[in-house]
Amino acid sequence: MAMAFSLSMMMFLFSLMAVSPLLVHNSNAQSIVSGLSWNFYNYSCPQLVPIIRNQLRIVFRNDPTLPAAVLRLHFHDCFVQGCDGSVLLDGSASGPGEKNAPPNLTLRPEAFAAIEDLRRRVHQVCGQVVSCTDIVALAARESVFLSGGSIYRVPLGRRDGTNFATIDQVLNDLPFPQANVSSLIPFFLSRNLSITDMVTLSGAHSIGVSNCSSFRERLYPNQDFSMDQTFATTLRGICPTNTSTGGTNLDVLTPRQFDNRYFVNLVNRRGLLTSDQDLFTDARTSPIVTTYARRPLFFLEQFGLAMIKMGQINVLTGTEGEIRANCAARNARTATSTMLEVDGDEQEIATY
Ligand code: HEM
Ligand SMILES: *[C@@H]1O[C@H](CO)[C@@H](O)[C@H](O)[C@H]1NC(C)=O
Ligand SMILES: *[C@@H]1O[C@H](CO)[C@@H](O)[C@H](O)[C@H]1NC(C)=O
Ligand SMILES: *[C@@H]1O[C@H](CO)[C@@H](O)[C@H](O)[C@H]1NC(C)=O
Ligand SMILES: *[C@@H]1O[C@H](CO)[C@@H](O)[C@H](O)[C@H]1NC(C)=O
Ligand SMILES: *[C@@H]1O[C@H](CO)[C@@H](O)[C@H](O)[C@H]1NC(C)=O
Ligand SMILES: CC(=O)N[C@H]1CO[C@H](CO)[C@@H](O)[C@@H]1O
Repeated sequence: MAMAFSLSMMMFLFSLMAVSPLLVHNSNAQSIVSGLSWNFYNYSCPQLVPIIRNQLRIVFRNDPTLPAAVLRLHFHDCFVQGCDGSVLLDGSASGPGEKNAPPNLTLRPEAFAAIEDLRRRVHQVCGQVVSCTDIVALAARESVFLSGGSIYRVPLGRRDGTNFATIDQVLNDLPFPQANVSSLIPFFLSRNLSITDMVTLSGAHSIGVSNCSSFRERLYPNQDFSMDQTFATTLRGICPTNTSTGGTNLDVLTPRQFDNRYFVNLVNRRGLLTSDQDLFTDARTSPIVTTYARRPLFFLEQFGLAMIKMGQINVLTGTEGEIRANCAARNARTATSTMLEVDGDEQEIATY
């Protein structure tokens, strides 16, 4: 009893400490898709946010590179079939899961482990009421916040999908690092994200790392003309050949701090990926890059708003999907749930 009290007291104190200098308010309520809400777990799991934040503080202290990996997981989840947690599914007899598709080869196992650990803690306290995809969305927000970014609000109530994306679908749905702005735009517009959102969200590359294989075309056989010479020399040291296996930080200035320096790099022609640097090269996006390079707080605020949008792509709500008992596997018998005709109305009888 005393234990439980001091624990909830501690969580309360943590939630007070969470008051950030930059709180993103989204007064535009109509931007939430129906079925999601700001208070979805108010009654069913009031401890949700403190559980996730407290645990991630500990996890990130042990591995300061992990916030980036968790943030990227949310991006991949939302861009492939919508934010439905399908990125978390392991391959099964029915075919390989998204985790086995090539673009996911560089998603980090530690990020998946951190999400499943959070799910276990949350379900332990609240029961099986919170979806894995909501946990990913909240963990991504904490990754941004705990790395120095803004604390935007996360609409909740997403349900977990029961379908794997095919490898082809994953390949088609994720933009590739060699893409220029013209090639990138359709990936965003088709998800109701604007060109400005695209630039804003690319600011996620303010934290994290990339393997040489994602930018080697910029060095070999010919150096990308848009790259700063000193930066190119440094990168050749890190990736001495076009088959080098190493990697480096996406933001050369402040690699683990979530800030606007990514955009400062772009202005200085020190963006790592083609998809980064072309945002400054292309006249449609360069004014946005320049604005963010000059206005750090404006970027942090806009990033929060863009994440609220990205987090709502094709979500499952209400009775769609399920609440997974294990983030890596769909629930045992949902796939065989029966459709019954009752008084002419179709009703789904969940069999779990
Ligand atoms: C604009 C299109 C985008 C492209 C082409 C792209 C591509 C990439 C690539 C190639 C990497 C490095 C992977 C590797 O080689 O290990 C990476 C890392 C990363 N991406 Fe993106 N990305 C894009 C947008 C986004 C968005 C919208 C977010 C989140 C909102 C995001 C978050 C991240 C993070 C945090 C990392 C670092 C991961 C880590 O350190 O483990 N990216 N991205
Ligand atoms: C949910 O909790 C928040 C924070 O305690 C509070 O501001 C909000 O009014 C609550 N919403 C509902 C529907 O109870
Ligand atoms: C952008 O990339 C596409 C596909 O690789 C290419 O066809 C196009 O010419 C490129 N556009 C510019 C402006 O470089
Ligand atoms: C984009 O918006 C349109 C119109 O509101 C909507 O019908 C469509 O489902 C949305 N697409 C996505 C991927 O959210
Ligand atoms: C690396 O460069 C060599 C020689 O230019 C080329 O034959 C090879 O295909 C390249 N490999 C990769 C992975 O780009
Ligand atoms: C990718 O880069 C990371 C960090 O730079 C490194 O630890 C990892 O071994 C690299 N993976 C491959 C396949 O090169
Ligand atoms: C084929 C392959 O290596 N798939 C990996 C994709 O990413 C997950 C998580 O990092 C790994 O567990 C898979 O082995």
